[in-house]
Amino acid sequence: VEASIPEPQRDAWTKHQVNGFKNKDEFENEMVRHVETTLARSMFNCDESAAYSAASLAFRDRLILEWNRTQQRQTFADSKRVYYLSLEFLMGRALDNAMLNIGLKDVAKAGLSDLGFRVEDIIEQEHDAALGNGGLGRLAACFLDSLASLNYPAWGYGLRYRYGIFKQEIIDGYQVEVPDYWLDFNPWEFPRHDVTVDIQFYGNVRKSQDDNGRTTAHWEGGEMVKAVAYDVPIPGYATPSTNNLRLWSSKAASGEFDFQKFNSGEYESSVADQQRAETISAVLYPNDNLERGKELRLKQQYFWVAASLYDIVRRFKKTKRSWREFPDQVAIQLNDTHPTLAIVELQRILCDLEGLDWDEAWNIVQQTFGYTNHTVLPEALEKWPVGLMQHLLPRHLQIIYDINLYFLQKVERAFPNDRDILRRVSIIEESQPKMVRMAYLAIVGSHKVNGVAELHSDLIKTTIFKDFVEIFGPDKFTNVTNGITPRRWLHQANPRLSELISSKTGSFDFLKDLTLLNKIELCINDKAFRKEWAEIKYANKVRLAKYIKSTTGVVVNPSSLFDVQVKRIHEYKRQQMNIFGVIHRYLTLKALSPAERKKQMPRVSIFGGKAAPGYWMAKQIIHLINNVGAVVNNDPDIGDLLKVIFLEDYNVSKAEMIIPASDISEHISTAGTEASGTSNMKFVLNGGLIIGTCDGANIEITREIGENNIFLFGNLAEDVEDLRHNHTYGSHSVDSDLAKVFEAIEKGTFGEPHDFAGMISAVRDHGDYYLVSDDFHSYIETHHLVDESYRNQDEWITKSITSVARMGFFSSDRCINEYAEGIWNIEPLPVESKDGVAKGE
Ligand code: GL4
Repeated sequence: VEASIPEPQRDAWTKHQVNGFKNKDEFENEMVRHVETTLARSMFNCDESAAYSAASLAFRDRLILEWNRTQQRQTFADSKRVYYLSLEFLMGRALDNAMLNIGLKDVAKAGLSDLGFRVEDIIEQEHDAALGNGGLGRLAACFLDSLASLNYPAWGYGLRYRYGIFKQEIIDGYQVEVPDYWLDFNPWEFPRHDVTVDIQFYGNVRKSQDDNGRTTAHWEGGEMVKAVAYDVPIPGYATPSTNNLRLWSSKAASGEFDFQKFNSGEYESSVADQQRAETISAVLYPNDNLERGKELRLKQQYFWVAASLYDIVRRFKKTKRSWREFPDQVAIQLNDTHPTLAIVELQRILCDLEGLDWDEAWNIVQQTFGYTNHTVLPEALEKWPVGLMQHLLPRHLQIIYDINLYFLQKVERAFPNDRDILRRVSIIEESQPKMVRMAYLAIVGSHKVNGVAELHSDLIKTTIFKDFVEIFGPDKFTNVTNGITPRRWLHQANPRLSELISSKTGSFDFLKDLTLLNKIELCINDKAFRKEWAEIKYANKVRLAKYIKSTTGVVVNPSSLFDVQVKRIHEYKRQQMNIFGVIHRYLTLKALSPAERKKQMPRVSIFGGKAAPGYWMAKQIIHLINNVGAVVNNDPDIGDLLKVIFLEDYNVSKAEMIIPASDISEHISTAGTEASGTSNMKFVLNGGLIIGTCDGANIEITREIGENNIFLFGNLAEDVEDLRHNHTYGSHSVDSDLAKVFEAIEKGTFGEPHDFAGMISAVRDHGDYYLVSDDFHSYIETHHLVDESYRNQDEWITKSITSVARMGFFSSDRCINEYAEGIWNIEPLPVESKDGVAKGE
């Protein structure tokens, strides 16, 4: 239905153009209006939470106006759009980000102050939007910021989970999970009750033949669930461009409960269908780097993918172009294999609903999709039982079988003498039960496949996807090293540092072109600059120390060396090695004379991160960290020399406080296991140094900042296979220092030894898969180097400044430009202001 206003009436509209506030007075006006009308409160009833709501609504109004203009511009320009499909968007807080990106934080600060509030307190009121697990979800959020800031016509598509990642509480040293119900009042979303899609599940497939002998498949029966769109405006930095993140929420298709049942007295079952439908978007699966193959997860995937594709296709159809032009208008990026069904769904739409030939449709599909792989860990590679797929999505399974058939025929023609390759690359794994290999489907259905750091992209080509490189040639496989947005991870998280850098580089332009940071290297001998640099780090540490005191009760000395490891708890990330190292340090200190002890460098070891609720070993690691803290922090022999802190409920907003306060951070995964890591980039950008393995993006960080500015240790990825083989078949004994650590644990120094038996036996008796013992000596030695280096504060500050100056490469802007050019083939759409000059370029 045509909904646009006829020409003669448009003057009336233009006359009443809404513009949003531009100055302090208008901001205050909006604040008061929202408090008194939208929130139905008054100046006698306005706490910080209400002030937060009103300020957010004022900013949201502005964003949605810019959003509208951006969308109109994009529709008018009729240029290609990119769609980023991700099951996770770890956005964190929105208000501070909106204030800074729009450039009105000072206005808001002054306005709030007039009305009786401090902007910092108001920002703190916001609940994190935590629709993700870790690096993969936060990367998607950084990408949205860059896409908008660079004026790319782009949409994100995801799920509107009612419960994001659980809140972590630590009770008696154990992780306890508490649900994260975050939608009570969320001013940042914009419900679009008129934008809905009916999504089908189950049912069966009927084939029909027309007069020309052409068969068509009809997917019939089953059940329907309704997808409702919620839009979240994404402001670009210093540009009017405001992109859209569309999150789908599930509802019963009828929108109502069963009245017949209700009237006949079956009250409970009358709402059952409704509740079952709403379950689909109810909760985020809390696993990182692990797939568990649950039916509800597959339902989530199809629900989200089908709604998004319907939306994308609808938008394309409005252009009245021929299907051949679809890939010139649409690029779809698959964030990991979670949205791989989109490939099948588009093929279904084109063949079954639009009547295209298989080959023509398949060409369009392949040109449209790109697939990003984020891990080589076998337990994270998605596979779905054929039986489950058949039951839930019968037509899709048929299409998958056809895709596989044509693909294998092609492989057979190319490799006529290699029978085994067909078994190896088949999209269907001939196991018991048979499984659909989603990564293989994603590769076959995409024109580009990328890894997320150089080493990782090399590894996928030589290991998990080796055969596919043979089949498709090496050009299909490429690397796009991850990046982070400097707006959030420097300007917002560390305003004083951002300010200092701008004073030396002459402007805040480095926030748009991070390579400009290199200018600060010229100030390396500027005494006042160095002093201010050190003071900022110290102030950030003081703030974290206060937070530690208030949340854990432990007093830490901000002059100590702050050693931080914050990330999901996982054996491959090796928090266990870190805590074993801390125990080693403790035992060493205890063995020293009081006089010798005084010469040691005081340390605070800070940990944070969630364990997947079903990950027993990860939970054991958290427990050990807390128990070690309880002993060490109360040992009078030790005092300030060593403190061990576990910070509860690590999330994006806590990261913004913790990262700027780090002196050294730990990125110590077993070589070859961490695809990229992105917090490594955040720590260095904030003037912290790194201790790390030659893994993921650590390698490229080293290349950029120089090896004198990073503490690398441990075995290399190329040696891992042989070492593991040796553990199993050769003679293997535990490192002698590590053996002493185990002895102390087993003596009960840190509580009931039985609680940690699994952690020890994984290393000692079960092959030490993550090479903790192999790397332990080198890890301890390298920490000694860190201590020595930190003693020389002058040298340390030089390393810190030099590193930051050389971090330009790791902006997500660089990364997004690489995707745009190498994979999506899209151009920015700069905003023409009224005088004809392009803004936001
Ligand atoms: C991850 C990787 O583990 C991590 O190294 C990478 O930085 C991130 C973004 O590319 O993706 N893969 C999965 S799964 N979770 C991640 O965080």
